[in-house]
Formats: sequence, C-alpha cells, structure tokens
Amino acid sequence: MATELTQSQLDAYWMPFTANRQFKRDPRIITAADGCYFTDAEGRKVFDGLSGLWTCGLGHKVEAISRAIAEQVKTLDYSPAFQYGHPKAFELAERITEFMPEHLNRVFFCDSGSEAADTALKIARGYWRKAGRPEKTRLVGRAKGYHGVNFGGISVGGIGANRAIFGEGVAADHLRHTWLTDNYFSRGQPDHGAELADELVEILMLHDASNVAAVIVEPLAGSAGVFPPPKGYLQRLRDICTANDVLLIFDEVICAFGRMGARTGSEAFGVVPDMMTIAKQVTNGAVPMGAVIVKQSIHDCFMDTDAPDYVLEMPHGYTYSAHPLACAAGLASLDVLERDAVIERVREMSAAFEDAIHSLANCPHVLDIRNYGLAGGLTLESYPGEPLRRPFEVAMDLWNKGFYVRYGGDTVQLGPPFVASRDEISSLVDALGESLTSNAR
Ligand code: PXG
Ligand code: PLP
Repeated sequence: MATELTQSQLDAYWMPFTANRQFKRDPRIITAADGCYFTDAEGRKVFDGLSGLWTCGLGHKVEAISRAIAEQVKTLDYSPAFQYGHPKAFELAERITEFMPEHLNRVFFCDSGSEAADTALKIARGYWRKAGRPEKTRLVGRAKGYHGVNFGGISVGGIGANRAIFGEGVAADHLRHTWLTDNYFSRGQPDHGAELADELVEILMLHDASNVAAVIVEPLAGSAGVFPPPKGYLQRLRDICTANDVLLIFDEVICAFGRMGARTGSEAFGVVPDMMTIAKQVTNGAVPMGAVIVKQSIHDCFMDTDAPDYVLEMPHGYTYSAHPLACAAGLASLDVLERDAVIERVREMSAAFEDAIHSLANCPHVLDIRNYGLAGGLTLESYPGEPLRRPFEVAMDLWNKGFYVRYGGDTVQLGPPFVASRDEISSLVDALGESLTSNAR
C-alpha cells in the first residue's frame, strides 16, 4: 500500500460520494497542498484540476487566509450562533452583500451548500406563510440539478442516482434539463433551449401558481457535468416567476465568487434571483461555510410581525452558522479576490480555457464538450451498459499522470484554479487528451 495507513484505519472511514471498495483497494491519499498542487502520500505533485471540489479557486494555503484563520482561533475559537453574535459575522455579511446583485442584501449563514439549499427552500415556504399565503408550498427544481444531499435538496435535485435509495422526499416538480443535441460542442452559452423555460408555465398551470413557493436552479448546472444556461433561458424563468408570484432561487454554490468570470452567475448571465445560495469558494474551501442571501423584502416580511421582539422570527439555524473561523476565512478570501483582481484574471483566462478544452473535440469517445468561465465538462460515450466506467478510468489514468479531475456519471469535469497559468491549463487539457486517446477501445 502506498500509505502509512493501516487496513483498520482505512476500514473505519466510510467515505462520502466515493466508491469505497475500489478506493480502499487502491487508496489515493493527499497529504499536503500548495498553490495549484497537491502532494500525495508517495510525495508526487498532482495538479489540482478541480480547485479541490470547486472550492479553492485562489489556490491552496493562501497566506492571507491561513493567517486570518490562525489569528482568529487564538482570539475567539467559537461563539454561540444563537442569540449572541461576534463582529466578523456582521462584517462578512456586509462584505458578501457587496458582491451580490443589488437588492440581495440580507445574509443567513450555514455550513455547506446542502444546508444552504434546504435553508433557502424553508425560507421560501416560511415567507409565503408570513405573507398570508400559506398554501404556496410546492417546490420546483430541474433535471440534472444538484442542490446537495439533504432531504429538501435531493427532492428538488435532478440527479436520479442521488435520490434512488432514499425514499420519499418533499413534493417537487422538475423542469427538463437543457442538454440538447443541437447544443453539443457549444462554446459558452448554447444558442438553443430558451423555450424550455416555458415548461414552468405548464407546471404552474398544473398545480396553480397559488400553490407554488419557489423554483430553484443552478445558473450553470455544475455537478451533473457543467451545463451553461441557453441564451435567454434564465431571463425567461425570471419573467415567468415574476408574473406568477413564485420565488426564483439561484443555487450559486459553484458559480459565485469568480468561477464564471464575474462576481456571481447572476452577474455573468444578467438575471437577478430573489434568493441565492452560496458555499465553497466563499472561504476558498479553507473552512466550511454556506449562506443564503435574500432580497430585503423577503427578510423584512419575517421581521414585520406583531409578536413581542424577544420572539424568534424564524426557527432555523445551525450550531456552526457564521463560525468565527469560517468568517475569518471568508473575509480574507474576499480580500484576496479583490486585492489581486482575480475575477478579471478569470475572465481573461476563460478564452484560453475554452480554446484548450474544445481542442479535445476529436479525441476518442468525446460526445460533447461544454464550458463557461473556468468550468468545463465533457460527456463521454459509454462502454455498453457501463455508463460510469470510462470517466472513472480516464480520471484514474490522469491521477497516475499527476492531474486531479472530477468524474461523475458519464462526465469528466475541469475547474482549474483561478490562479493557474496558461501553461498549466494546457498541460491539464493535453493530459486529458492523452488519457482519452489511450482509453480508445
Ligand atoms: N448546490 C450546488 C449547486 C452544488 O454544486 C451543493 C449545493 C452542495 O454543497 P455541499 O457543500 O453540501 O457539498 C453543491 C456541491 C462536483 C461536485 O463534482 C459538486 C459539488 C459537491 C461535490 C462535487 O461537481 N457541489
Ligand atoms: N442533533 C442533535 C441531538 C443536536 O443537539 C443538534 C444541535 O444541537 C443537532 C442535531 C443539529 O446540529 P447542527 O446545529 O450542527 O446542524
């Protein structure tokens, strides 16, 4: 075995979203990271082609972020999240609103994207109830959508495998996904499919809009394999939601804080939701954190009550909401994002990334390639009856070559660090091309 770990240690850890049996037969252990590279247990340097899990766009072990966390833990390690506050929670909330589209200016903290999704869905239902329309409870998601793994999130989520074995969830409808054959190999936003948003009109007719609370979509669907929105699609969803008094939630757990070459997916695609969920990049992955950012009118609806002011307006929250270490990491991450003009850099690198990834179009087994900002996805032709196998084999070959990428379903995903060089992006894509070619059978 390539590591110092004992079999009993390997056995004890039930790993998340991992093929545990395969992993424990052939472990891939990461022991350190710096900049755009991991070090594995054999001492090899491995390029981080997905920025952790879309978390570490600024690279690993960013000095200013590490220092902020270290200083925070020496000052205030934990502060009770309920009924008491610490300064950095308020500072970070205000800083986040500065990154948000206008009117999204109230921040509810949690610890992950999954919690952010469930929090947003609960806020949507609570809002309509407080607004005197308690029958508006139904939720709408989209096929291929990923909103984390909690019950609300998997209910509106659209990845069948993530739902299959867990039984009843929350009642939800799903829009069709936007992956059309006409759009294969589109560069950036595809031309076809804006009309797919009109399915929302049919769902609203079926249930009547008076029973529907919210629609949740990722502006760019990430986990399912990187699907940028067709031109005009998000605007149509926005218009239908506005016309029918249905809240629009953007799940920006991957999009927000730079990946799209803009502050948010909302900014990149020019459509403003009523609520946004964030996580991952907000702390550059260094400490877990998520949040829901809402329009002031949604927040104010909860505050507008005749109850005495010592009564809770919303019974919801997490022990670790606005954890001091996460807030310190968040403030430092936003500082670096601004100080180093990172978003402009992403915008500049996006064109090179687009050219690079589309150069793989003629490699064996490539069915489709998609990209936006520094996010890219390839769909690979399956082995007969084994849709999951080829991406796994390709990713393992890349790991052996010194490149980490994400594989899931029949896709391979690339999300290089914002700070990666042109050469590093070329090397990553070239290595992927070689792995696809050597996988040709
Ligand atoms: N919403 C979206 C849009 C996400 O991308 C979550 C919610 C859940 O976040 P947490 O922090 O609970 O995991 C996510 C997470 C991938 C990949 O390979 C993507 C995610 C997680 C792991 C892998 O694309 N996204
Ligand atoms: N379960 C039990 C028994 C608890 O006491 C708590 C929190 O106090 C939770 C679950 C929720 O944990 P968290 O707030 O970290 O989500």
